[in-house]
Amino acid sequence: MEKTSQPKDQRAIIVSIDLLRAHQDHLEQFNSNEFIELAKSSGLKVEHHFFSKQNFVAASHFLSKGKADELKYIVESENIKLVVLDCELSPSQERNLEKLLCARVLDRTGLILDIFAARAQSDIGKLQVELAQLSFLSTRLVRGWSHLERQKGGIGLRGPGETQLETDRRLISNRIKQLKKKLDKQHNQKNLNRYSRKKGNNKLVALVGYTNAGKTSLFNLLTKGGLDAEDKLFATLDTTTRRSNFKFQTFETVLFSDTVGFISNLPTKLVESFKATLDDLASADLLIHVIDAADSNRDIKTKEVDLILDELGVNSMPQIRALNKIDLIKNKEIWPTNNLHLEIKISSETGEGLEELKNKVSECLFGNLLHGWVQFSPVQASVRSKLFDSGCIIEEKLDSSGQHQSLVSISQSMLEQFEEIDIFKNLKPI
Ligand SMILES: Nc1nc2c(ncn2[C@@H]2O[C@H](COP(=O)(O)OP(=O)(O)OP(=O)(O)O)[C@@H](O)[C@H]2O)c(=O)[nH]1
Ligand SMILES: [Mg+2]
Repeated sequence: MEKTSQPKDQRAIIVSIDLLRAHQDHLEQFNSNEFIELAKSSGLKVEHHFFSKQNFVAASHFLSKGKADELKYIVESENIKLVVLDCELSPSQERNLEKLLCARVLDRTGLILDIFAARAQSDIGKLQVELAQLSFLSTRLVRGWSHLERQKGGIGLRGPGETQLETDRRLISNRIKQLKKKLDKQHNQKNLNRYSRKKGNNKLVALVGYTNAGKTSLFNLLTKGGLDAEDKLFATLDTTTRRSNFKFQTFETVLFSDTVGFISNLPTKLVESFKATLDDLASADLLIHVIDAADSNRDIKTKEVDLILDELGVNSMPQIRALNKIDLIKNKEIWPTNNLHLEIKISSETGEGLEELKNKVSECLFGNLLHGWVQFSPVQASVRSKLFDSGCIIEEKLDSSGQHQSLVSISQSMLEQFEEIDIFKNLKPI
């Protein structure tokens, strides 16, 4: 399928619509600023930000007659070829507006799909975006899709009496079926991996949160790193899972997953197409909800993420909230986002709070950490060596009588796996 990404720096008008019946000033402001960010993220040059305050949705053009004419005047006088509206247009509203404005019209779903199309890199990511695009386009089909026809050999495919439009619809629906099959296959493969992960006794921690909160930056600190963290919306589309780059005072391996960011009013077409990827969240043992603590819209965004987690059925999973970007907050006065979850203040930029976060992750996955000095006898050398390998021995010294003492920090779950449990009887919770 052809990429629909905008040419770089294409001039566009952004239209924010304020439906007066649901009036909440701060929310309107937040939404329209965010929409501008989205438009810029897709490489558009925003020439104009047009506001339409109206009481109702006009059936034919979504915009009221007066506002649509006002917009037409600006489009013509500034010779703009693309108008992007922050709403969900019906296929006929989109067509009518295009006719009236003599310019291409894109709605919120169209814009987000466009960004996703430009960013998708993995096979699964590309398939998912194509599926979402085709489901979206199939309802908007009014003229021929010549490139699809060419791929399939075109004219020979057409049945007797079938119109061009019917042929196009059939080609698209075949392609959708094909894509779903491919995606199912890929996900079955992933399920197998998940199964082997369970068998291998690994733990999975998924990083979730609003787009641009700092998930990838934190992921890079927790694993060997190397993923691109960028100051733009939807920098990450594909889930990446890697083992942690440090020991967790346990025998098990801890894996971290970096995931696609959420956004308010995430188009349903996208949620459906990405559901299978997001379903992976259901197999996690713990979620780290990364929050940009320095964002003035922190609480609105946190609620949006909660809603989506709820929709995905993972809201009751153990969750730690990482209040990120505290380096940007001068007085460090940060209110809790709620009282339901453990919250740790961190900076993925400076590394502040990372140790505490790691300890809490360990505690959630493996129980309390126990801590203290231990003296190993020669017959316990194998225990000592296992503890070393798992990162449980923090320090060693010779005491006044020349005996080796080891400072041990060990999770409850690991401790229970040793027969020589007596060695640890003097350890205390941290
Ligand atoms: N000052 C500061 N900047 C940060 C911190 N964490 C992340 N950033 C910056 O915030 C921007 C977004 O970071 P990412 O890690 O890409 O955010 P993300 O949540 O993965 O974003 P998406 O993949 O788009 O959903 C980047 O420019 C990071 O450098 C932090 O603790 N402090
Ligand atoms: Mg990211």
